[in-house]
Amino acid sequence: MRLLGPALQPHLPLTAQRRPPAPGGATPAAFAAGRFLSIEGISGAGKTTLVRRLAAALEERGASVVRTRDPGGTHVGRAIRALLLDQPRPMCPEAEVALFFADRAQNLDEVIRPALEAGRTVIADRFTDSTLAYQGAGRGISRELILAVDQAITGGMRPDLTLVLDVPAEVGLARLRRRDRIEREEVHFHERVRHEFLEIASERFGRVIVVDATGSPDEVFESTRDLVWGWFR
Ligand code: T5A
Repeated sequence: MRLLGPALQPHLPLTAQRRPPAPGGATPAAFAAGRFLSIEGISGAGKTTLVRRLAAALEERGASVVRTRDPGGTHVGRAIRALLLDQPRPMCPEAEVALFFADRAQNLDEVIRPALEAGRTVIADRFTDSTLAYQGAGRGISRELILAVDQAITGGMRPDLTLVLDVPAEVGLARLRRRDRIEREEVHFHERVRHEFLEIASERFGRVIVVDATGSPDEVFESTRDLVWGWFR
């Protein structure tokens, strides 16, 4: 298992980017307060599995963790999520952008900002990078439009650290037991999304780290744990 350097192309030999574990383990006081981590990647990359495990591991070490997901991290967000993903009718890409940001606005207002202001650690299953990847590269909406909406709604807010779990589209889709409306898109759509995540990582060196997620859940967790310890200390 390896972490992929964000500025590197995915097909090139890549250097491990693990940070050493905290000597003797981090103590509660050692965790920086109010940190925001997001986990990104295509469907079936293993985001939800990793969010759960990282949250549990951070809590074991004394961090106060809030988990959320995008879309659907709030009561309002769950209604928006159903509209976006659970109904079978086609939706125009601009409507998707508007609804994903509506969900995000509510999540920021109700969950993310209050948690960060209280000094808690937020781990989000997706954030704005997903809209750039899915509605941008996937649906063909211009980056300028997405960033304009983003600026108006979130003020351009980004997590302190983003891990992009990288798997080929076929691998991710094969892991899914059922597919939502967007996951039912053809494999080429998901490959475009995957490559946009890698592009974002190459542009956002330092904030966005690509992780090879083709291994087992244990391997993915172990390859990210030390990086997250290092980041949150
Ligand atoms: N979307 C979302 C947009 O189009 N634009 C946006 O702006 C946003 C925010 C989101 C949907 O909305 C779209 C993308 C999606 O279509 P979601 O609930 O976040 O919905 O859906 P996904 O991200 O697709 O979540 P999934 O649950 O489908 O995939 P995960 O979270 O990547 O994977 P996970 O952990 O649930 O695992 C899936 C299965 O694989 C197994 C698990 O046990 C599980 O059975 N698994 C592994 N198997 C082998 N090896 C591993 N390393 C594994 N890790 C997990």
